[in-house]
Amino acid sequence: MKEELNKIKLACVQEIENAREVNGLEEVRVKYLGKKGELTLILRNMGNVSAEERPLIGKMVNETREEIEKELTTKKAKLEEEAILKSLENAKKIDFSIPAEDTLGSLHPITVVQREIEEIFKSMGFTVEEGFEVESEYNNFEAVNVPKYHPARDMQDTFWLENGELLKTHTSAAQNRIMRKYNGPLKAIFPGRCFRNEDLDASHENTFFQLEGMMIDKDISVSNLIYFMKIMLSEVFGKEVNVRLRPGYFPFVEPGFELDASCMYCGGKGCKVCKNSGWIELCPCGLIHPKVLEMGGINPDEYSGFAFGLGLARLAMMKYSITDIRLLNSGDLRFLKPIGLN
Ligand code: FA5
Repeated sequence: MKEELNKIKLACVQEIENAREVNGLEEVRVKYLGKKGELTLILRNMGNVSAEERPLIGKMVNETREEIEKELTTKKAKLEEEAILKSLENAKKIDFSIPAEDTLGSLHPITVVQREIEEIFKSMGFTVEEGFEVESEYNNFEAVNVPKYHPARDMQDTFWLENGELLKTHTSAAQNRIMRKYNGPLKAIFPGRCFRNEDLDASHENTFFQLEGMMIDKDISVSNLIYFMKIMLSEVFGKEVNVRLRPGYFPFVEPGFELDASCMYCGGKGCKVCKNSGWIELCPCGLIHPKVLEMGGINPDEYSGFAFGLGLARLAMMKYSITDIRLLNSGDLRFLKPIGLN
């Protein structure tokens, strides 16, 4: 029996040595150690062995099995290492410096418009400030004169967090922090992502970008607001754009307005886009409410200021003639080609 076991072991070790792949090793394992394997069959036939010999032969079979398993494990590790080295060797042959064709991509249309507006305002002495996406209730609402239970809160269906904070519903949430940073005259814009629990349609998303602007100094009036908005729009659209103000209500501005831009498609004559009115509604704005200035640590008797809150998606849609806001977050790149960004 000892001889027979030795023969099996030698044959098996030879086959293990010859194996060139992990799959081949598995075949060897099955052939010798599997349910119908040569070694297993010997154990099965132990019934024919005398009672005295049985423990001894059982021990020999188990030892042989252990030795074969050890050989298999060692060879498997060796083959796996060789496979890794081979794949690394092949990887060296890939030339990563070859330029990719047609796959370079582009900036997102919102990013393009945002950067353009940032450059325009920076050239007029504005700073670009950072805002947070998670904000306190105070900054988002109270500091902009929207106390608890104020009906204006209903206009912005809010995503609340369990700790009482929220996902900012508008970029105005950064006003208080920026006022406290400068403690006086300032010219700042602050773009950022906003969140509202909206019913989605072609012009409403639950996640969208706004760009807010604020200027505070002595004797700031509505004329300053009109001047900067006109310059910004004319630069973005590459032609003179006129603006007009209609009354609008926001608790953080007094007086408050809706700013319309003269239709950049028909120049104000009236077309399908502006519904024949010659004007396109662009963004809310106004003179900063004295209470908001006060909460920002700025004396409203000494200073005044304007603020506006531009929907960046709306501007990008106008600039690139995009008809559905949902395309902007869709990840479907097909809409980029017709607008020359792909
Ligand atoms: C505000 O958010 C005010 N904080 C703006 C403001 C700032 C007023 C400073 C006065 C002074 P409103 O909710 O209207 O206002 O949003 C401003 C712009 O953001 C809208 O004109 C629109 O272009 C964009 N916007 C608002 N909600 C959505 C939405 N769900 N999806 C896409 N764009 C939106």
